[in-house]
Amino acid sequence: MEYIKNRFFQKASKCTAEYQRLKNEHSDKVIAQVTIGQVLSGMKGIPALVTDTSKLDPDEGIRFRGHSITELREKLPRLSPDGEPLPEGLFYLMLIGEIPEKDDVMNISKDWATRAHVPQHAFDVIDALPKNSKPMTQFAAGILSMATESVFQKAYRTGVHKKFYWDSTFEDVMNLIARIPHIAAYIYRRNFHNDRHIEPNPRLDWAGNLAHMMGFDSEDIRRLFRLYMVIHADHEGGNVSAHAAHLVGSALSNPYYAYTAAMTGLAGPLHGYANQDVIHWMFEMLEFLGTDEPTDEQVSKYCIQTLEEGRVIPGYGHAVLRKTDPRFTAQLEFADKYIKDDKLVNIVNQLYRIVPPILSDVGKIKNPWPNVDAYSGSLLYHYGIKEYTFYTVLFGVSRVLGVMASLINDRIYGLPIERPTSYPLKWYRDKAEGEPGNC
Ligand code: NMX
Ligand code: MLT
Repeated sequence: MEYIKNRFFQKASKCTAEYQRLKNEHSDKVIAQVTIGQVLSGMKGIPALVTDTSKLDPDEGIRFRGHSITELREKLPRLSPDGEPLPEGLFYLMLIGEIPEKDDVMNISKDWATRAHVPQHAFDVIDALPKNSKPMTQFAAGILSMATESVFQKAYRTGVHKKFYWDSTFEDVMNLIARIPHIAAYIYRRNFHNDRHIEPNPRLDWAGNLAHMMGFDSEDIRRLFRLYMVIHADHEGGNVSAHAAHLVGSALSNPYYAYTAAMTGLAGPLHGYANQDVIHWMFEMLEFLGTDEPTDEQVSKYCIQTLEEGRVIPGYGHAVLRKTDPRFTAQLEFADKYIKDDKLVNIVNQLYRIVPPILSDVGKIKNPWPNVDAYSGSLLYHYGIKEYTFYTVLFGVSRVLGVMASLINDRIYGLPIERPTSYPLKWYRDKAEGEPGNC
C-alpha cells in the first residue's frame, strides 16, 4: 500500500511546487471582481478555494479530475462487467488524478479492510446518546470520538516538521475512511434493529461491506451502494460539508475534527438532510392526498401549497447547478434498468415532470431542476432501507472520500489558515450608496 502513498507524493509534489510558484510570482494578479450581490447571497461564484479533486460546472454538473459521472461508470474498475465502479477507484482518481488499474483498487480495498477496526470507545460514545438522538448526531459524535486515534495530532505534538504534515494526515484519512462504514452501520443496527450488530467482512469491498454490516447482502444492494458512494463522494470545494472540513482543517485541527464539522454541515436541511426530507415530504403529500398514486393535478396543487406555506420543495434547486443534476440522471438510469414499477420511484419521476415548471414560474428560483437528493431516497426505500432518517448518514459515508482526499492535498500544498474578512452591513451600504447607513 505504501506504493499508493508514494505515487501520491510524486504527483502532489509537482503541484506543491506549482502552488508555491504561483504564490511567489502571481500573488498580485487580479482574477475576479466581487459584487455586493455575491457577498449578500452566500459568496456564490467567488473563486476563493483551491480544490483539485472535482469541479462543478453549472450546466454539465460534476467532473472528478475532469471525468463526468458517465465516464466514471465506464472507466473505473468494477468487480463484475455489469456492476457499478468501486468507490475505492474514485478515491484513487481524486487523490492521484489518474484512472487506477483494477489491482490498485483491490489494494486500496484490502488496505482499508486492515484499518477498519473501530475503537470500542467510539461505540460507547454512540451508545451513551439516547436512541432518539438523530442518526447524524450519533454519526458526528462517533467520528469525533475517534480523534483519540489521530496520527496527525500525535505527530504535531511531537514537533514534526510542517513539510511532513501530509504524511500523518494521509494515515488518519485512510483510517477514517476505513472505519466510517462500521460507525454508520452500527448506528443503523442500533436504532432500527435492536442493537443486533453485524461484524465487518474483510473480504468484501468498502461499499459492499457497509451494506453487509447494515444487514443487506444481496448483489442488488451492493450495486446500488457502489453507485451511491461514487456519486455522492465530492462536489468541488465550496459546498457546505467540503468547505467546513477545509476551514476547520486549515487551523490544523486533526482530520476527525475536520470531518465532524463537515458532517454537522451535511446534517442541515438545505444540504444533505434534503435526501431524507424528500421522502418525508413525499409521504406527507401522499397522506394529505389520501392516495399512493396521485394524479398530476393533485401533485401540482400540493407543490404549490408547499411553496405558499413558505417551505422549499426538497430535492429541487441548487446553489451552482443550472440543469438537472447528472447524479439525479445516473440514479434515474439505474432505476430504469433495475427497478420495475415501484410506486415511490414512479412518483419521483412524476415530480420530475411537474416540479420544474412550477418552480420556474416562481421567478426567483435560479435552478428549477432536481438535485441528487430527489432520487436517492426512493432507491434506498425500494431495496428495503426504509428508515429514511438514516439516509443522510449514507451521504456522509460517501462524502468522506472527496473531502478527506482534499484535506491531504491541503496539507501537502501547505495551505494556510483560512481567514476571509467581514464587515458590518453598514460598510456594504456605504460602498454601494456612498452614504452612511442606519445599521
Ligand atoms: N423550493 C422552494 N424555494 C426554493 C427552492 C426550492 N426547491 N430552491 C430555491 N428556492 C428559493 C430560495 O429559498 C430563495 O428564496 P428567498 O429569496 O426567499 O430566500 C430563492 O429561491 C433563490 O434561491 P436560489 O438562489 O435559487 O438558491 P440558493 O443558492 O439560495 O439555494 C438550495 C440552493 C439548494 C439551498 C435551494 O435550492 C433549496 O433550498 N433547495 C431545496 C433543498 C435541497 O434540495 N437541498 C439539497 C441541495 C443538494 N445537496 O445535497 O446538498
Ligand atoms: C453537494 O453535493 O454538496 C450538494 O449538491 C451541494 C452543493 O454542491 O453545494
